Amino acid sequence: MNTEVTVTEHILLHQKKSPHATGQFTGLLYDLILSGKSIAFRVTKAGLLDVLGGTGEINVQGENVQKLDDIANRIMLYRMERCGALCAMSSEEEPDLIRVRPEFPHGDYILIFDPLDGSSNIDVNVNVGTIFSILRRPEGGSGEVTLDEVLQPGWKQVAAGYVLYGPSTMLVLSTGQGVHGFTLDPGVGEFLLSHPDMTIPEQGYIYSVNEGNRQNWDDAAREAVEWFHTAPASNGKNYSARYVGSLVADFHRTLIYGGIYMYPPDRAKPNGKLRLMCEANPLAFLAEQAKGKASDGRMRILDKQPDKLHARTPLFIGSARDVEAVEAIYAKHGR
Ligand code: P6P
Repeated sequence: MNTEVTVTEHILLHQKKSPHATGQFTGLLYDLILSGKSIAFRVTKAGLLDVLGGTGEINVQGENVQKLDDIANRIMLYRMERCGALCAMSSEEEPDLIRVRPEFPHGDYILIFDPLDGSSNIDVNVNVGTIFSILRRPEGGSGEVTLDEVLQPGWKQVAAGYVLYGPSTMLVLSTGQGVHGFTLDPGVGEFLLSHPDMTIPEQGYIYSVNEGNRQNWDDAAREAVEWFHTAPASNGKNYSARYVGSLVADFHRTLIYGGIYMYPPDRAKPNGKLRLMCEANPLAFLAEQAKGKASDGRMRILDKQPDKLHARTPLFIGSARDVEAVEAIYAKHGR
């Protein structure tokens, strides 16, 4: 396989029909990729750059802000405000919508991102990642971008993906023409095509959930998780449990090996823990583009209408048959 295919080349040459192989969109991707490389540099050197640990601040999510959360957020905000393709942004680390300031070139796209998902794992050198979702400003929008223009259901995304900072740094991206993985070649400083046409197996053999939350689940969630304790897996054996505790890492494994990642609602988090717009929607877009599924147990994630920037949702995502098994259990418990 020719491994010299860059992201830009792949977008422009292999997805000619993509309506987003435009200069503006390519420029957006270029600065998104540059941000990923810049964050990768700091994440891989974390132990040497005095960027481990927390800042002492609490973010809008009520979570302790890690130093690298703050660094990754600043890199994304600085770089993407100057890319010339955006009119607004929303970051998991920022309470409010960020409108591109007048002194910078504006475009038609809206970027929603989690600058560093899984950052609580950084101090123990576990994979983390940047998750991004790209929307277009609704036709006819002019003047100051309104929140209503941003609060779009996930099926309206024009692209989504993540950068995974692990043993290798990978960009996994879809512009609606399938899912493709690119691995960073540190020698040339480029993401090169390494995983074309990624698809999730129809059924898997791994389930991924934090069973420590069990006592807070309702009956439907408990029964859904217990299904995977005894159901026959795709390999003819029982399902195996894997839980990294870093969504991007758990999703990436699910994308490649199949199976299901679950974050059910619980008494403490009745709408789940994960954010709809900057986590569930982009991963659901990828999952469906890879022939998998993503649900909140009762409805398709991409059909959910966000009521606020940091809306949360339960998430069941991965192999179509495994997600359908969960939905059947929730249906039995009443929609
Ligand atoms: P818990 C990280 O904070 C995160 O948002 C995801 O990356 C991860 O999947 C989840 O939370 C882990 O949550 O409650 O299992 O520690």
